[in-house]
Amino acid sequence: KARTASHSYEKYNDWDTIAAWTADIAAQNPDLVSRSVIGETYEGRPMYLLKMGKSGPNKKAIFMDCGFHAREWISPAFCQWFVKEAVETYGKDTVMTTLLDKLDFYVLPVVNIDGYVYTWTKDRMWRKTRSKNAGSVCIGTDPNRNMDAGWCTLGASDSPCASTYCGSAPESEKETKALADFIRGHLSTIKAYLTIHSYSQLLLFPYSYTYNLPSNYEELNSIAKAASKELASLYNTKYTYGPGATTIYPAAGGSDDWAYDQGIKYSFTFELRDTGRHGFLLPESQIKPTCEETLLAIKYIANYVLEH
Ligand code: ING
Ligand code: ZN
Repeated sequence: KARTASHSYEKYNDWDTIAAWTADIAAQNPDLVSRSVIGETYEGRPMYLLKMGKSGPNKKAIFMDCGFHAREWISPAFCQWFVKEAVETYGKDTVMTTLLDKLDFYVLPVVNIDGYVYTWTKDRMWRKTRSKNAGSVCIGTDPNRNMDAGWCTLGASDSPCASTYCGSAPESEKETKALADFIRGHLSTIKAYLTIHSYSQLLLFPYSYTYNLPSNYEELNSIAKAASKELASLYNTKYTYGPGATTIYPAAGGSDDWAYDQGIKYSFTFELRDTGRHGFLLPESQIKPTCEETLLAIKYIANYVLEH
């Protein structure tokens, strides 16, 4: 039986609570969940990755990360929710059962752990990592400008004091390097890349670093349309979808563009609730509805990947 009882999925959890939870959920569901460490953060925290799925030969995989940006608290809450739903509905929900029987999900609950800790202790609106910048008093790099995808050419800053600082080089941050190394090491199995941000209610796909359209634009657009429809079916939450550059803003160095250019042809960035009333300070009362509706979209995309 799935044991997830003592964890609060409808509250925002601090890093220590999330870290302990990754150990518990793996220990309590050994046939479905395993935990590994893909690297450590600038401040030395282990980056835990959960692998979910029934073991089987030649399985395709879906990679999903949360918490690229420190202040987007609904994002790690969604990764926790997803793992809970997987273990609690496996063997009950036919779609989830098939997904876990036939696919593996890699879930990285918090990418930018140091930044996340900082939002709990010092500055709720912090976005970047917490690394030192040579020759500057300003701290941190924007991890979603730090990937090797048109790096620092557009919609990013080369000033360490900017909130969209691209870093001293692509993958200069230990966190983005660990993420990229893991994905590069699993390119033969990873068929989809999903990264969860907030806010704006958008479902974005490549490209953000150029106005050029991806080769499977029509397919990505139709997946995004159908996934948005699924999401809206629960509470009528409206999502806008399209290529990042024209749907939100041009921005180079993002992880979805990077994953796409690695050959992962199903690559999406979610921007969860809301549209700005609460913004990053989404009330805890909205965790459950936000996660429930988002799960429908994720399951749609996963099922599409399974069938293609
Ligand atoms: N939005 C994303 C950001 O990093 C984005 C939008 C997506 C940019 C994909 C580049 C690539 O700015 C938030 N809210 O972080
Ligand atoms: Zn973000």
